[in-house]
Amino acid sequence: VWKDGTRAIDKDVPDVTKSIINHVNTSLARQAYNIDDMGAYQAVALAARDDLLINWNETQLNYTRKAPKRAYYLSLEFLMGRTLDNALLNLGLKDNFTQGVDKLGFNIEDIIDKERDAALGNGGLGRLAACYLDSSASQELPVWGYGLRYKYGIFQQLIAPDGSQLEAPDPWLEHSNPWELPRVDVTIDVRFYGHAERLDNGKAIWSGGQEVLAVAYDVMIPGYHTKTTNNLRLWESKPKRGFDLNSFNAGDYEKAVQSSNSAETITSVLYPNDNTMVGKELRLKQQYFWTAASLNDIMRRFKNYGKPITEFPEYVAIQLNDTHPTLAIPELMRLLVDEEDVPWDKAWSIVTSTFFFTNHTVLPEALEKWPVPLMQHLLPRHMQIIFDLNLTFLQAVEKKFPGDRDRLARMSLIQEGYPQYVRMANLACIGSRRVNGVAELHSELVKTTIMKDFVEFFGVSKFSNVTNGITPRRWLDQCNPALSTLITETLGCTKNEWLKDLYKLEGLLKHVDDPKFQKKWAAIKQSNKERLAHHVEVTLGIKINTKAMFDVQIKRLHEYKRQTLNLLGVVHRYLALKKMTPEQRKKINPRVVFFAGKAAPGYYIAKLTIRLIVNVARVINADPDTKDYLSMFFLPDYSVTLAEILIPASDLSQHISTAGTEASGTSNMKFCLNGGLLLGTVDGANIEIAEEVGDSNVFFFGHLTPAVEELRYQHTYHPVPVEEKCPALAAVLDEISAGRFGDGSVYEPLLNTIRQGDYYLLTEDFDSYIQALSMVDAAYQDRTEWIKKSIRTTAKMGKFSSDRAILTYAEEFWNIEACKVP
Ligand code: 26V
Repeated sequence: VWKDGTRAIDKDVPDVTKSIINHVNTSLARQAYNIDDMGAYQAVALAARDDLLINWNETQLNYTRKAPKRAYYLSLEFLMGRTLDNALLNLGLKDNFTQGVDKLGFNIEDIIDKERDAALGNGGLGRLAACYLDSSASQELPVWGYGLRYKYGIFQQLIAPDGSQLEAPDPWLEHSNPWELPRVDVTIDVRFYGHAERLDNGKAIWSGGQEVLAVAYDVMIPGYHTKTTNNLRLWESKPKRGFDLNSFNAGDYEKAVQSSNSAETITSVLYPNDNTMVGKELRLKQQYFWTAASLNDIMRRFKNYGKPITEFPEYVAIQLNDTHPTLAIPELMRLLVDEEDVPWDKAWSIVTSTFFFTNHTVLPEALEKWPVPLMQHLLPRHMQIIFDLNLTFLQAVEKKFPGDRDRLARMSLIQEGYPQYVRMANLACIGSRRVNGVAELHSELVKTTIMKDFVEFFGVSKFSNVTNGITPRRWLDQCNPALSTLITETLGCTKNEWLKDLYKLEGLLKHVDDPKFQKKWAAIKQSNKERLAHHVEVTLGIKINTKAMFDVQIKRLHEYKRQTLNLLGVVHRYLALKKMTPEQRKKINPRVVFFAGKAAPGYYIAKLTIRLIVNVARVINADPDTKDYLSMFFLPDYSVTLAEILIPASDLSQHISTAGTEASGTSNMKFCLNGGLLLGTVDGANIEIAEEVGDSNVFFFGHLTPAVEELRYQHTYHPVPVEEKCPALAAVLDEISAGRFGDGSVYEPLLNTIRQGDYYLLTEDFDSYIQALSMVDAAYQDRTEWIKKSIRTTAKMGKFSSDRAILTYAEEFWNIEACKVP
């Protein structure tokens, strides 16, 4: 029985130690007396895995027996982070494992620290998928994830002596992965290239080309305090035949293994781009390999239900995480029409009842489009299907809006030109039952910009919003255990209750004015700051003043996220401090500014931004006049695990994208859940956070979305020099150009993005940003009031649990229900 009265796995402390020792001796073939932390981690992970496996088996058996409608979350990215701690907490076994490990002479936190992150994602989109898996299992929903088992996750980031980003591979599977189960018996053939021969009534035969094998690896996804343990199935590519025997026998060994190498290449590496489209053939191969394997697998499972094929949508819902899995739409058409003999129109009605599409960005450079010649070559049958769908679709558009040629051109699945392109968002939209954005503002923008014509055609009810969420298990209970304990004591309910109904946090509001509670709250923030400082000291050898305000901006480097605005704000502050007398400075609250985040390897301006951050930091941190009042750090190699240390330690976090560009953001929710205050623009989920916590508890600045278009127009056609528009900013830019932070000419391309064009409108928002920073300073002076704001913020974060989000998907889109393990 769980401590709070619900069910548990039966495993007391002696059971734990026995199981660990058993794994040391058998699975690892080692002796318990000479095992190191790494060996201990492996044995502990295997011991925990045994419990997951029992639950996993029972859950899957129950699904097979009850044959409920299931949902599948197709995502090219799952940014899982570490598993051990999360598994122990969800199983309710953390205490017993802590004691068991202690009895064996180890420390559980050191062991947890040995695990490498599973970093199969770039940023928000991939971490969202991971949070949604946690919530699906916790809510006992029959949901599986489908993705790729990349051999190399997101690259490891290093900082070169000159401050620029270097990339190293992330061989995360080097030391075998206890959390995956290879399913050598679950394999699927996937075809590429070849030719498609049309038959009667819309059918075709696709043959020839290259055949590759997809092998399943299953990852167990435990729910919080429930037996339900769902599955994440990741595909690995393998050659279908070992090597070409003819070439081998002729002595040409290189040629003999060529095609087998090309098969293995498909799942070798995660593409490290975020919010920019790159049209590489290998990426398209990944997308098809994964969607084809997943759909075949889903179809096979559906057939085991023994239902007629027309009932497919009554048993299967498929969520497309952005346009990356859009090929699933023509692939399901192909399966139904070519292989299941379903008439074309019936097949299309099955397809359009099965899929649901989430859009995660309205940035034009991120919208996927693939050259028709490339797709024709790689997937000849799918290209036929897309052209056929397009014809019928455009006929319907013509019927509804006769003679509107521009509209047809905009809505076509094909963008005309040399070459033509397939527009994946258009295909995803017409092939799905519902389309949603990820925060209120973003979903409105989807309807009024990229999907405007489609709203007019299909009607607005097809388009809606599901505001993103985060799992409070990982992002509070696991990363901030002291706060979690304080909350449990204060709310007077069990941890299980509020972690599964996050609105219960509102109960904290009663205690906002209680000085004792405030004191405990503040002490926890302080010790989290010390934990971070310790981490930085150990990893970078730098000492940090933990009495300072910790001001954090951690996210992928991108111009639209405006790390540059933050950086220029720091320089502005530095210049102001330099002008003060020592007496004046003493009145200033010290501030430490943290940056972390990766730049796409090919994104020149983003990489230059990192270089400037690092070099400004060097100068500022070494300046004896100011270093007690202002310092700045760029923490390399941002990851889920680093976020788990940074987020609980922040007093203030920055989410300062140009209005209308950040679809939602999810780290904003994580900081606020941990009692950090938010400094941001009126963008994405910031808006809904402010609605919940109240305007007096957030710091907003900058122009609003409706102004952005007009301002950009002015910047393009009636440009005003920075010196006139924003003298304070011009002064900062000039200092950088003049070489105050190292050779200024290096940074000219970055500074010129602001001086010329200023697409992301830094000159327009700089003054109000600086003003907002002063308001933050003023607010921090009254520490008690700040702590109250912090408590109120956490208290009002109920809405942002990913449980709320996933239940919305389940009820409003998928029409699936909880399926309890008896
Ligand atoms: C797009 C592309 C284009 C092709 C090449 C590789 C690649 C990789 C990722 C993407 C997706 C970009 C969209 C994205 O990541 N959006 C983020 O989604 C988060 C979860 O909804 C949201 O919180 C962020 O605001 C949004 O930027």
